[in-house]
Amino acid sequence: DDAIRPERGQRPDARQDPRLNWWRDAKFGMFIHWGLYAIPAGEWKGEKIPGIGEWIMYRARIPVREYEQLAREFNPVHFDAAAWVSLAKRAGQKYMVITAKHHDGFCLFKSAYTDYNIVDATPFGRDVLKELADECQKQDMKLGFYYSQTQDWHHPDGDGNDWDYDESKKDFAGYIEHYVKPQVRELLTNYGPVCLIWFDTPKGITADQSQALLELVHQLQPDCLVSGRLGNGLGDYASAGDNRIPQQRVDLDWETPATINDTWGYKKDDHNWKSTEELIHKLVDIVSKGGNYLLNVGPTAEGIIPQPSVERLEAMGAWLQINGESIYGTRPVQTPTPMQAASWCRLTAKPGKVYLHVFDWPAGGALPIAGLPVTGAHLLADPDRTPLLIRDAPDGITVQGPTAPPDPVDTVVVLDVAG
Ligand code: H79
Repeated sequence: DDAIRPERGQRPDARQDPRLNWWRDAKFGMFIHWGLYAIPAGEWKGEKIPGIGEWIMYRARIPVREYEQLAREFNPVHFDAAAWVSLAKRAGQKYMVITAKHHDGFCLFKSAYTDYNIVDATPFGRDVLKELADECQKQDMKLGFYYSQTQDWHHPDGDGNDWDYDESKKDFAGYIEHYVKPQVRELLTNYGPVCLIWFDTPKGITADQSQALLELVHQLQPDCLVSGRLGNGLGDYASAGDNRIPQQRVDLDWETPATINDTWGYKKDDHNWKSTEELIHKLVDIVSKGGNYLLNVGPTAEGIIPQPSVERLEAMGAWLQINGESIYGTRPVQTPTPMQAASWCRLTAKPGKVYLHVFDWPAGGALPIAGLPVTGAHLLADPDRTPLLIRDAPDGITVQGPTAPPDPVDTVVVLDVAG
């Protein structure tokens, strides 16, 4: 299964590290891709540019001197850190990760190492990361920073831009040493506690460079985690591919970063929104396999999170209000049961309990259970915990639920299990 490639893997000594405990319990986070690309929003000089919105500079081979003019227009007067953080809260998300610097090189934070940042280069002039950091402290939300450590299409020595710069003249090592490291230091010094740094696209980074970044992060903030895309298998946790979900349980700490539509950065003509049902099923599927779901929003250039994203996140939060016990703090079921390969259900577990997530409610409500030592059952949404009838069956037992699905998206049945 190549959903998690080795170079995006987890350091073996991080597997049992208690620094990850909050992250192992969190399961659900908000990713925010926000930058200058929200202005063209998928269109350049009247032409629709295919692909993901934040890649427009690359796909249209926009010269640095042209693209950087966008900064003069960036004035997101509707940006409201409190609104973004409270949306994540309502959605049931336990951490947020925002693009401090994406591949286009523009910095959403005040930096001493480039003027190409939101404070020095835009009419807006406010440090968005600072406002979010303060608001996250207020609302007790964890905050992490995405930082593109290899690709930087603006910096002459960063990876990726071969239309403005001569690849053979690039000093990538110097870029890591004199630009990436100092900026990571800024991010971990100026914004209070940072829960994680989300490095991306490990292509081209040496093991020594990855190791040095890992040590720098841990030296500055020992509790700050590092994503698997640091490279060379050195991350604190592993990373699946974008929008990729492994076929089976993975015995690592891992995360799927994913989009609600088909882009990360805002694109005005991407209306391909996944349904709430699909998003909840993906969350449950990922959690049942031992992963976290980092679900993206792409705010507009005005600072607004698109309404279809808001609606879906709120609906997920409403489902989690009722069913959160079967998600947060759970672990995958370790004992192999044929139910793990069944498409109608997923399993999550806590000591003494297995949560049976029923995606497709069987006609008549008889739920076939195999391979689990069940001693009792009730519906998670039932405050009275009325016991469900259990019958013996040829391949295990049958739990008799109501005839009609109590929740057409995912009804959670709590199974009490021995051991
Ligand atoms: O930040 C998000 C993406 O921008 C970033 N990772 C997530 C979290 C990412 N970096 N690289 N990729 C994703 C792979 C991108 C591949 C493609 Fe393309 C970009 C396919 C289409 C546009 C490069 C340019 C390959 C074809 C054209």
